[in-house]
Amino acid sequence: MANQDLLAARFSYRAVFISDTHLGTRDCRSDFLSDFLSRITCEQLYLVGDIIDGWRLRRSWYWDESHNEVLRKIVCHARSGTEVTYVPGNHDEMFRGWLPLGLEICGIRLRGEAAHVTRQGKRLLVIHGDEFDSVVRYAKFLALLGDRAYDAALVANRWFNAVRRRLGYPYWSLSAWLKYQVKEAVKAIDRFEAALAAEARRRGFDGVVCGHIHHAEMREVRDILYINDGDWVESCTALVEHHDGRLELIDWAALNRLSVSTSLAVQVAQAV
Ligand SMILES: [Mn+2]
Repeated sequence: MANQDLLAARFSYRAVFISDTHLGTRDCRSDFLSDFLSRITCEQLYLVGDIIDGWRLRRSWYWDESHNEVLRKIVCHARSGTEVTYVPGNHDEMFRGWLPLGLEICGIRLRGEAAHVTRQGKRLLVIHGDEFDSVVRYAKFLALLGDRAYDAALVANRWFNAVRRRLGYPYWSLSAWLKYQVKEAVKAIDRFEAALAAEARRRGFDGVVCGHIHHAEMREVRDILYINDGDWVESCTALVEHHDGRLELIDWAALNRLSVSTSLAVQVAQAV
């Protein structure tokens, strides 16, 4: 595809999975999400939980036009023939009470879980994943501490201990504690992945698609395909199934940074 076409390109997939959009919070990247939804077409769209954040809506309402726009685009997909399945998560558990009714709202089917069969015949269990929290004990934000945050922690640690010394307390290593927490969080992610894969195996699926921990990933856990479609809060990721059955995790923000920079490069190249 020519670079200048990337920005306006439309993408056609067999299936698209997104989760953890947390509409109703300021953190939702509704700008990227809205752009994504208007530039894709697909036969099946799975909303894998935590789409509308009911927990936060109860405390502080944040809803602007871009959040409406996202919902409108989802309904548009349903109207134009896409099979849309909404599997509620823990932040939109208010919908879980409606599940026994087998509801369909504006063409969007509400289901407790779904089974997706890929073009190549792989059977995937589609669930949000919070059901496995009890076995996981998750400290997500610490897993996401990057190098810079770690450096900042080291500086904070110096000051922290200078104050402790003046107050007569013994040295306590914040950075060692953080390192320990990160290690624990990484272990928790491993346990989450193993628990989800085990559930898929137990129920005779070839793989599982989930969300919940805001950590996009696609890997084999022994013989089971574990896929997490990530989120639209910290990153902007989706799982797509191409028409030939190939599964791919895409990072919409990175893709767009790339297309913006390449199209700028093309414009500059054409100008000189
Ligand atoms: Mn969740």
